[in-house]
Amino acid sequence: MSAFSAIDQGVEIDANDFTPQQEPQPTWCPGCGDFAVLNALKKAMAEVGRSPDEVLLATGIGCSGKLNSYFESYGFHTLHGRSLPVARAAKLANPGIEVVAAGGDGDGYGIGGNHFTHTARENHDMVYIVFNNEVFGLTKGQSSPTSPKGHKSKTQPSGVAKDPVRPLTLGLAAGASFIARTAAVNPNQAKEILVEAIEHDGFAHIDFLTQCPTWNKEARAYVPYTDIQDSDDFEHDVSDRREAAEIMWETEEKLYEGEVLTGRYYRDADRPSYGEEKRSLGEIPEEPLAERYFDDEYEWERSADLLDRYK
Ligand SMILES: Cc1ncc(C[n+]2csc(CCOP(=O)(O)OP(=O)(O)O)c2C)c(N)n1
Ligand code: SF4
Ligand SMILES: [Mg+2]
Repeated sequence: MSAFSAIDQGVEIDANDFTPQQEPQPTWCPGCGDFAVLNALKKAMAEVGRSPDEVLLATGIGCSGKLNSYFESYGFHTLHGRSLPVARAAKLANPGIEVVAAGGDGDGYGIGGNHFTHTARENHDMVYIVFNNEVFGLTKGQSSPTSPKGHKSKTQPSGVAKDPVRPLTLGLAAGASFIARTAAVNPNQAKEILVEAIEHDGFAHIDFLTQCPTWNKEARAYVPYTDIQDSDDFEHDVSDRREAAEIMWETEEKLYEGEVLTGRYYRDADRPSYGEEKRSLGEIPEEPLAERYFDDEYEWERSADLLDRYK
C-alpha cells in the first residue's frame, strides 16, 4: 500500500470529514444541481471507507470545476478539459489513492472530448463525473455539446443547429468499463451509483444530470425521472454491450423528449485497468512510483543523471 495512503488503518469516516475547514460554503447559485454531486460524493466516500487523505479529486474549469474547493481531499483544479490526464498520471504514480476526475459537459464532452475518449479506451482506474447541465454555466449560459438541437442562447440566438453529443453511447463506444447516468434530483441513487463506481476497478463514467436554474430553465424537465433498474418497463443485462447500447440509445432519444431515464447501463467487471496491464507487462513497477523519491539514494541519483544528460 502506498506511503501516502492510510487505507486499512481502521479510521471511522463520516461524510462531514470531506467538508473543508476553509471555504466550506459553496458559491454555487441557489438550486444548482452541483450541490447534489458534492453531497453524494461525500456520502459515497464515507460509505466505502476512504478518508480525505486517500482521495485525489482532479477537476476541470467551470462551475463544476469548483467541486474540489468544497471537498476535503488532495485536489488539482486543472485547465479546461484537462482533469483526465492529470487524474491518469496520479493514478499510475500512486495506485493506492482513490482518484476522481470531474468537470462539466463543455469541459468533458467538448474541449476535453479527446481525453475522455482515450481515458475510457485505456480503462484507467478512476471515477469520472460529468456534471451535465446542457450549458456552459460559468461563462453565463452559452450552448454546450449536450444542449438540445434548437436550444437558444447568447451564442446561438437562432437555436443550436447541431445534434447533441450522446454521452452514454460515446462512453460505451470509447471503451468505458462502467457507465451510469444519475440526476441531482435523485440523491439516493446518485450516492449508490457513486459507491459502485468507486468500487469498480476501471474507468467508471457517470453522466450526472445537474440542473442550472440560472441559465437553463429547461432543466426542470429532469423531473420526473425513471430509474431503469427499478422500472418494469426496462430490463437489460448490464454486462451485455449490445443490450446496454440499445437502452442507452433509447435513453438519449427520450431525454430531449422530456422523459428522463437514469441508472446503471454497463459494467465489465473482468477487464483489467490500464495500470494493471502496464504492471503485468513490467513497464511500471509494482510499488507506487511516487514512493521511490522517499526510498533511498537510487532515484535521486537517477534524477541527477537525467538532469546531467540534458544540460
Ligand atoms: C481553454 C479555455 N477555453 C475557454 C475557457 C472559458 N470557459 C471557462 S468555463 C467554460 C465552460 C464551462 O462549461 P461546462 O464545462 O459545461 O461547466 P459548467 O460551468 O456548466 O459546470 C468555458 C468555455 C477556458 N477557461 N479555457
Ligand atoms: S450558473 Fe448554473 S451551473 Fe453555475 S452555479 Fe449557477 S446554477 Fe449552478
Ligand atoms: Mg455545463
